[in-house]
Amino acid sequence: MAKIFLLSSLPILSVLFLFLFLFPLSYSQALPINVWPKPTTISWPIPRATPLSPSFQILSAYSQEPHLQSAVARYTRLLFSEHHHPIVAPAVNLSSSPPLRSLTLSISDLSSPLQHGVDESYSLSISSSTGLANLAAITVWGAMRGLETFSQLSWGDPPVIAADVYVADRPIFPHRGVMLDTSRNYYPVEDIMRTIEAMGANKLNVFHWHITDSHSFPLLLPSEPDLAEKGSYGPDMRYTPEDVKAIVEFGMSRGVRVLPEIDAPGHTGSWAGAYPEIVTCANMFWLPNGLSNWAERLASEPGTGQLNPLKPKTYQVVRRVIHDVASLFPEPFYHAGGDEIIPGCWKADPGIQTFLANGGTLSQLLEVFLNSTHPYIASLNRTTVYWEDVLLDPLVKVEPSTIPPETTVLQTWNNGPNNTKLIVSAGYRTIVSSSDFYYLDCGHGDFVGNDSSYDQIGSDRGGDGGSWCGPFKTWQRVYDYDITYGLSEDEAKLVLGGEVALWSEQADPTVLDSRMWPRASAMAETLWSGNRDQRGKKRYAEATDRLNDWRHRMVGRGIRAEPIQPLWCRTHPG
Ligand code: CP6
Repeated sequence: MAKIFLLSSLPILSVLFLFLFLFPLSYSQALPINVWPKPTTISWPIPRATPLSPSFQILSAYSQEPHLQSAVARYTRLLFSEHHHPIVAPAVNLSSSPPLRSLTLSISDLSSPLQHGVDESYSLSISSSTGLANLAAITVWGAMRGLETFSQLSWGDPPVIAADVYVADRPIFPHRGVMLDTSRNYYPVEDIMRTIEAMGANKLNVFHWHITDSHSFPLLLPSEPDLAEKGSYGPDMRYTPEDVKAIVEFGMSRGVRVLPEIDAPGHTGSWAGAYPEIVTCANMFWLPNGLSNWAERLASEPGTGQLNPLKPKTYQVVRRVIHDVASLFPEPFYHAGGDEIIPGCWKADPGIQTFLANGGTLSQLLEVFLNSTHPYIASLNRTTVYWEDVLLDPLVKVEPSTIPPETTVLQTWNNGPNNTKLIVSAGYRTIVSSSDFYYLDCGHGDFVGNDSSYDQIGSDRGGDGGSWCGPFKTWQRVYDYDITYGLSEDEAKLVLGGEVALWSEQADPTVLDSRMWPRASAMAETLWSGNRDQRGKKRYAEATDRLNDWRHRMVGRGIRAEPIQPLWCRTHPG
C-alpha cells in the first residue's frame, strides 16, 4: 500500500522537489546581473561574461529610421564609455569564447508610430559560442527598449557583457509617465531633455508636460504670442516653437512621447497679462479663508485666475491655443487640465453672479466651457485627458455626456484607489497619479505647524491655500503602490498606467534630478514588470541592491539621482 502510494505519487513528488529546490534557486536568488526595470523574463543559465570586441557593432538595416539610428549611435558610444557601470562588477568568470562581435537588430513593423499602446516588446539573446547577439522587436520603440537592456547587461572598461543570456520582455502598462510643471518655475530645454533621456533609460514612455499654470505661461504660440510675451517670467524663459520641435524629436529618439498640457479653465491667472477680460479674479489670490487681494497676500501661490466660460472671447483664444498646440505636438493625447476650479474665483465676476442668480450652477458653467472645447479637440483627432475633477469634484462635476468616454481619459490624483475605481466604473480610461504615492514634490518643508499658522507663514509650497501633501514619498512607497488595487479584472483593463508628478512650487533645475530620480525609477519598474517576485512576494530586498546599482549607473550617465544607501552596502554585501 505504502509502495503503491509512493509510486503513484512519484510525479507529484518530483514536481514538489523541483518546486522546493530548483524554483527558489532560479528565482529568489538574485542574478548577479542588475537590470532596471527588471525584465519580464531573463535567463542566464551559467553566469559568465564575454568581452565586447573593440570592433563591436550594432548592426541595423534600418537607416531610413532616423530615430532608431540615433539610438544605435548613442548606445554604441555608451557601451564603450568609461562612466556607465554598476557600483560593483558582477562576480562572474570570463567565458573562454571569443569576444562578442555584433548585435543584430530585426524589426518587423517599421512604420508603427510612437503612440499610446504601441508594441514595446523585444527579445534579446547573446551567444558567446558564436560571438553574435540578436535583438528582435516588432517596432522601433521595442528595439529601443531592448538596446537599453543590452547596455545594462554590460559593464567594465574595457567592457564585457553577460554571456549566453536570453531576455523576453514587454511592459505590463502601456502608459508610464513623468509629469513636470514648468509654470511655477522655469526649466531650460536642456533640463527637459536630460529628464527625457533618463526616462528612456528607465523604459518610461510619456513626458507629460504641464506647460502652463497661473504663475507663468512660458509657451510661445504663433497665433497667440501675447500669452507668453505677457505671461512668461521673461524673454529668456519661454519655449519657442523650435524648442518644442527639438524636445519632441529628442523624445522620439528615446521612445518617449511628449504629451502637452494647457491647464484650463482653472489655473489660468497667467493668461490675464494678455487677456484680463477673459480671466476671473485675475488680481485676487486664494487663501483658505477666502479670496484676497494682493496687499493681503501671504502665500506664494496666485492660486487661481479662471477663464470665464460666459465670454465668447474666451473661446477665440482657447481655440487658437489648442490649434497651435496640436500642430506643434504630434501626440494624439491632449491634456486639457480641468482641475481645481475655485467657486469663489468665478463668483467674483458680475456676469457669472447673474448666471448663478438665475439658477445656473457651477457644474453648468464648467459644462459650457467643456462643450465648447472638447468637440474642437476631438475634431483635431485628439483624445482629451482631464484631471479627475471634471467627473469627481462635487462642486463642479459635469454630466458624463459632456466628456464621452470614447474621447476622454481621466487622470486621478486626489484620493488614491477609491477615486480610480469611481472613474473606471463610470467607463473611463484612467491614468493613475495618486498624490499619496506619486507626487514627488511634496514633503520638503511644506508643513510648518497647524493648518492656520502654515497658511499665515506662507513660506510653504503654497499649494491651493493650504493643501498639504507630505510626507516625503520614499522610493519604497512609490515602488509598493499597486495602481489597480481593489479593481475588478474588467475595471483594471481601463487603467492605462501611471505617472509620477513633479509640481514645481518648490522645485527648479537645481533639484530636478534628485527630486525625480531614482524615485521615478521605482514606478518605472512597478509599471513595466511589477513589484513582486515569481512567488508573488514584494521584492524589496532584491530591488534595493539593483536600484542602488541603477542609481549609480544613472549618475555615470549624467543624471544626478540621489543616493538610496551608503556605498558600503554594495561593497560589503551581506
Ligand atoms: N497645480 C495644478 C497643482 C496641483 C494640481 N493642479 C496640486 C494639488 C495638490 C497637491 C499637489 C499639486 N499644484 N495645476 C492638482 C492636479 Cl498635494
